[in-house]
Amino acid sequence: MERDLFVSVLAAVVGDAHVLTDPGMTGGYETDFTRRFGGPARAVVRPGSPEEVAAVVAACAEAGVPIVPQGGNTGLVGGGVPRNREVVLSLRRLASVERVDPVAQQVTAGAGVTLAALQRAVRSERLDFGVDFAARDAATVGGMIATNAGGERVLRYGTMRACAAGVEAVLADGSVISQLAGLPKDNTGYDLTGLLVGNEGTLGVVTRARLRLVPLLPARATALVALPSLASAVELLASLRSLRSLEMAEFMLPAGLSLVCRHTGLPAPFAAPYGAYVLVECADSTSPLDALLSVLSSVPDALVAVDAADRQRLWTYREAHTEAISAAGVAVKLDVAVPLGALPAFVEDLEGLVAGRAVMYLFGHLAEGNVHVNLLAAESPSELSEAVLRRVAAVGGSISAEHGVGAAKARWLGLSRSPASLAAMRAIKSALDPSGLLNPGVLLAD
Ligand code: 2HG
Ligand code: ZN
Repeated sequence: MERDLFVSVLAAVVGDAHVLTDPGMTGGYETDFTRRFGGPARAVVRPGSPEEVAAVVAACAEAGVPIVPQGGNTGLVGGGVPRNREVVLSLRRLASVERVDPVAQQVTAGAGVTLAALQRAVRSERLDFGVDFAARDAATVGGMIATNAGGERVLRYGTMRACAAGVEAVLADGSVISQLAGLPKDNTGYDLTGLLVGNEGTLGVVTRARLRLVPLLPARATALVALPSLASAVELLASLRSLRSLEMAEFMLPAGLSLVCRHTGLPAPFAAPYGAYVLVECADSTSPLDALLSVLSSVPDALVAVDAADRQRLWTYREAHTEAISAAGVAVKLDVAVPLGALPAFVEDLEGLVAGRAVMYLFGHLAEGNVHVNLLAAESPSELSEAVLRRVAAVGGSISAEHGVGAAKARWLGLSRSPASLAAMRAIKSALDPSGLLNPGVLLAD
């Protein structure tokens, strides 16, 4: 089919205004936050309903045109941007949050609802959503489902897989799977919701999700804790786990913290630098402050906050890492997880490996052993990435903790998955998307 004719087929489904082909309009959809991934799109299509998504996917299937589904475009692994003139299917217009069900403590949200909008909607009903992270203003429910997003509160509420009660998705042929009843018990065969969470747009296009909510906890206490080393941070975590109110334990290292201070203008939090820092937050129905302070009684130093503005200031030391690194250059980002017991030695090993080959910033989610490896000015990014990921595999870790595999790490998936798992994954992919039209090159390398 000629390009113009195909574009007019898409326009007949979503309306002229929602098919973008002018480079001045498509640019923002064609590169991602990292500035490392992206390429030209054949067109950007912005459907306004799940039915329109199904019709667009059916039209692409009919014409044999590959599709890249895209949410808020906050991904860091090249999984939501075009590579080779695919149609970008932007789900951002699917932005409605349906009525909160206070009895089931669930809500159904469109794929294009941002995390911040979801939080606003459910918090007004005194409920909350368990997953939270710094990109909340732009990241969308559909992207969070597709990547099985994690973030800062996984230690208490789990990743998206634990927080998703069901999904609606359009499969590669345009058919729709809808599992939005949110039944806590449903043993009628394969867990298709579980399969679609983390599918990275390779098995289906998520249009809506039924989400599990949690009670909104009004009393919070936050501490930025200074420690001599990452090993002592892991030890502190063991004591923190005795707190039933523990919600967040994030680690930072001195280089990242100084970069954040330079970038944001925030003062250094402590008079002298320490070997490691942990940002801890507890939340409960009554103040968790005393319980938190009792666990922190013997740490070298800590800043503690209870009111929202002070807590936010402490969070910024952690949450501004991504933007501070991005302002310093184009970073190679490797989001990995290692067994907690191996974390301090792994980080030491990495420092040796990377010394002289790149400028490295490490931070992450302590309880999951989830390290965000950010490498600036790397001489040979691909070799260095592979060397880092091999060290991860050697300690029994995962080459992708929470950002997904994307296009960035597809060639290294075998470091974390056995040949038998890879074969099972490929069999699932070819059963559901036999022509390989959904997000080609992502997750499973060509
Ligand atoms: C975070 O935890 C995000 O802040 C981004 O996962 C991590 O920028 C990164 O490497
Ligand atoms: Zn993270």
